[in-house]
Formats: sequence, C-alpha cells, structure tokens
Amino acid sequence: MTKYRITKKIMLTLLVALFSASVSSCSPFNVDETTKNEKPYETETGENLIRVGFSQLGSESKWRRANSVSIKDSLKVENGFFLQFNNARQKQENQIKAIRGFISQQVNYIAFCPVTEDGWDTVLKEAKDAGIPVIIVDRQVSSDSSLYTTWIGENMRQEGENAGEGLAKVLEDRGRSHDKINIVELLGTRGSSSQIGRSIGFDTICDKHQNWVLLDREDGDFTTAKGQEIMAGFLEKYDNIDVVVCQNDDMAIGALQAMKNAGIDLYSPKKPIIISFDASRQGLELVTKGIIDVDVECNPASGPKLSEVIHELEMGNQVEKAYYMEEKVFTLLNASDYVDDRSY
Ligand code: GYE
Repeated sequence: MTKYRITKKIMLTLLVALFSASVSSCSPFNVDETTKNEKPYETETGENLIRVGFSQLGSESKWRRANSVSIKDSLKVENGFFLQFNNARQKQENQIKAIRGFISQQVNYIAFCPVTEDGWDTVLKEAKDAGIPVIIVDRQVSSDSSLYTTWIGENMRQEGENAGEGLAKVLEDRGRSHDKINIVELLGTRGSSSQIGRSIGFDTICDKHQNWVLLDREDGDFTTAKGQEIMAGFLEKYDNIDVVVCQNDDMAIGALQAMKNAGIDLYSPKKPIIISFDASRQGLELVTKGIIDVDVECNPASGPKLSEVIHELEMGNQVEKAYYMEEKVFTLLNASDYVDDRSY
C-alpha cells in the first residue's frame, strides 16, 4: 500500500513536472518555480499573502538578471507575498499577455518593467477597470499617469548627462577639450525609456561641445552579441573613432571584443575612450583596469522599494507618483572601492 502510494506520488510528480515543463516552454505565462506552494495564497499559519503578478521584460543583461533577483528576493512569502513572475523575453506582446493573465487571475497588484515606452494604454485601462493597482518598475511608459499607481526606477536622462559630463572630464584631463572628437554610439533597445533617456541626456551635453562629432549610432538591443556585431561594423567603416558610448556594460563587453579582434590594444592610451552604463561588476573591473573610462551606474535593486510601496498601499497610505533609485558615476578614481561589493 505504502509502496503503491509512493509510486503513485512519484508518477503524479512526474506528470506535474512534465506538464509544467511543457507549459513553461511554450507559454509566456508561467509561474516561477520558487513561487509554487501547495496553498499558494496562504502562509502555513493561514495568513493571506499579497498576490503580485510581475512581468519582467527579459534577461538580456546582467543588470536585468540582478533586477529579477532583487524583485524575487523582496517579494518572498516571508515578506507576505505570493509572487507570480513572468519573463517576456524582450517582447511586448508577451508582457501584455502576461498582464492580461494576471488580470484574469485577479491578483492584488500588477508590476512590470516595460520593454518599450509606447503601447500600454489598452492593457493599463483593462487593469484599471479590474481595480488592480499597477506599479511600473525600471523603464517608463508614455501612457497617462492616471493609468498606473506609481513608478520606481532610474533617472535615465540624468544618466545620459552624467555620461556626457564624464566624457568632457576625461577629455579635459587628457588635454583634448578643444580637439575634434569623433563619437560612435551603441544604443539600447530602441523605443525603451532607457535608450530614449540616455540618448537625450547625452545629446544635451554633446550639443554644448561643438567639437564633438557623432559619426554613427546603432541599436544594439542591450546585448553583448549585438554590441560586438555593431562595433565590428563601425571599425570597418571608420578609422578615426575617438569615443565609443555603449548604453550598457553588456554591449561594451561585446564592443571591446570587436576592438580586440580588430587588433586594438585595449591597454594602450591611444585606444578609443569607452563610456558605458550600468556599472556591473565586470564593468567596474574594466574601469579599474583603465579599459572602460567612465561607467555610469544604473541601480537594479528596486525590489525592496517595490515591497515597501505595496505594503504602504495595503495600509491605505498614499504613495508618491515616482521613486528614483540612487546612482553614482565610476571612473578610475573610485571604481576599486566598489567593485568587490558588486553583486551583479
Ligand atoms: O541598463 C540594461 C538593461 O532598463 C535600465 O536595461 C535598464 C537597462 C539596463 O538591459 O542593461
């Protein structure tokens, strides 16, 4: 009998595992393994958990993976949450599908990192009509702010300006403030608020320097593979690149590989100046080696703030319309003080 039960249990577990595997491989709406629980919305002592549906836009970069870890670590059962986490693999249609799934399951809150700025009005209205508060995380949406409760993220425009000012300082230190400076840019996912904000911010500083010339810019989608491909193309097209601006570290790693492949000595003072964003551990290590010249931090640890804001809303308290994460700028002067503590 016991043997039979055990065998039956093993069979059932296998069937469930097979079913979940097939569901997760073909559907964008899958519940993360860590959130599975026999009585998902209740703790062992019978308390109700706050049900949150989270749509992450993808896992294109180290930053993104760190952001997902921060969200999962903060919205844990121990903190009173039942989290349904979905990865949309950089596709807006997958995010919309996931959000609609959360609405039909009547979760208590919906949170998501929007892949692009535009295209959210309809689904946000649907969530509003269903009475589910929506919290936007990381990037922004262009929709009317009455359609969501709050936003927690980074000041992308400021980051772009920090990058421009960082470049001006490097040029000044090298006595090149008045030289003609040829710049190429590797942009993040086109239409994302990180790409738009960083570009606007950098352009603002660029416009103040008549001697800075933008040779070219291309969309590298925030990935290392695209970064390498685009940089290889730039190196074939131009032999006079002074500065490479990469809108994240993952693309910078790709661009550096392309330069290495083209025979550029990355330790030579004559190599192009590299400006990057995120300040991942790998990025900071490259700053300490003098390979990346300026790395503008983008803070992915938005999980604790998300948890805090939801608890405030649960208590019926008013929350702000926007929360900005704290961010620094790294150069050879300060990177080594931070590199060891980087978790991403
Ligand atoms: O810089 C990049 C990522 O939106 C701030 O997205 C985020 C950006 C981040 O994939 O690495």
